[in-house]
Amino acid sequence: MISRRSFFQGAGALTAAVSAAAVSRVAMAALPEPVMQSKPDTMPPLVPNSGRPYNPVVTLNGWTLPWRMNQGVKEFHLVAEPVVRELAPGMNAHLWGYNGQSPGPTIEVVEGDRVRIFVTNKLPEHTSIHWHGQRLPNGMDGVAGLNQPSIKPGKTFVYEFVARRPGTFMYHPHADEMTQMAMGMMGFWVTHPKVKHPLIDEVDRDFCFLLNAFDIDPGAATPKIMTMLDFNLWCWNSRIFPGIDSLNVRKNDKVRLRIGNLTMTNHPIHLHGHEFMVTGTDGGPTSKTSRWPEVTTDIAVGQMRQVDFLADEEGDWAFHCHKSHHTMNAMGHDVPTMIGVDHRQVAKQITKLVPDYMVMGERGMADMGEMEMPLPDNTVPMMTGKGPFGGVEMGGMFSILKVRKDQKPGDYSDPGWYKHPRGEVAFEWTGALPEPARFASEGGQSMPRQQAPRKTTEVTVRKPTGHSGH
Ligand SMILES: [Cu+2]
Repeated sequence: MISRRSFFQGAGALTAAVSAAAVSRVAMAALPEPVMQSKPDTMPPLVPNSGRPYNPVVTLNGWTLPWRMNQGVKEFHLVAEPVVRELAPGMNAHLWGYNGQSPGPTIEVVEGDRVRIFVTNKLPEHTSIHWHGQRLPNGMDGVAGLNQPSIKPGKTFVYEFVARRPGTFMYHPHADEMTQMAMGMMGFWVTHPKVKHPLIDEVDRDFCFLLNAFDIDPGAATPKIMTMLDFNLWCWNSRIFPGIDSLNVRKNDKVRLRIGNLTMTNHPIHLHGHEFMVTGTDGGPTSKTSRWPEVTTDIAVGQMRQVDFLADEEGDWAFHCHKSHHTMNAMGHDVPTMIGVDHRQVAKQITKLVPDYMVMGERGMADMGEMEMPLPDNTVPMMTGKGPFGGVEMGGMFSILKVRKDQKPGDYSDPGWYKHPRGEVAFEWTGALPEPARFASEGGQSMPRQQAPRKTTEVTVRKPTGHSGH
């Protein structure tokens, strides 16, 4: 919760939360008190009470950083620090972030705003912040060593620039970047247009989140920072399903989703039941002639996508990354595919030696969702989630768009499960089944082989597995 005391827009409450020794000469006089967040919940939109008005965003499992207006300048205070982030109920990760959480708070400003950001470093090593996608003076771009000296532990730096173009941006360190991003340091930035923009439609609901990934062994809490690609926890704003909140909207709302990718691989983000248009990137709004309807948009590493759609179909619609290993949580994956393999005999033999032995993946992996096997502390099942009709067998980058006709404007609370109209749910056929008509042919080929094989062989080759994380 944002504490009322630290909600410091306007005058007063200028207590510096860092010790005098840690404050640089620039900030010494009147450093804004940093606002901290202790919960991983989706906080209500922060309606601006100073500066130009705008329709604020909702950060999925996150929050927006309040500012102080100081002689026409919007002042923010970010504190880079170690944090404990709940990835999902039952799993806490020891990360690095900003102001109590990873990702850090969303920063929202208006095109033309002069922005001053105080950055206090409470990490054990130096850092910096790069303002991804912004037009700004070169010395404010945040690449340590190139544009500025790094911010040493205990020091506070000041960034100041004008938010020159409206759009969807993010921020992250540009100092020991591999470590600091693998530890969860990042945040979202939205610059709203100053006046009505021909390429930026007004929307009723505007959601944003970052795609990020961690490699944390089951039972551990700190990410392995040397991991290059084999991450095992695929997150939206440092949350994994079932810990990601649903996106709750009113029927016929115009909805915007802003998504940035700070993982090390691409994510085809897929929405059920609706079509959207990519209306913007971190480079700005897309031209109208470049837009076409999609249900999946691929977001490459370091990219951002802004998509708009009309939520005109009631229901609970899945919304997820389409890489099926990204809708799974952590597990050792040195498991050969056993579908169709009858290993009852083997299992019986092993059970004599190991009474609790259990055969995995014989019928597919869905059994994992209901598995009663004890988990180590501080982890979540590989796939889980109990919907109104049973297990959804998901993890990682998965959530639900809930569209309801009676959701009140401005109400972001979870309306519960959708109540399907009679006759609108797939159902079991209990009548007679005709014999299936099967084709006799073995399948085509573009040309016959010169020599026929001596006999048809069943393929029994098994691929070697060297894929320990995911
Ligand atoms: Cu993905």
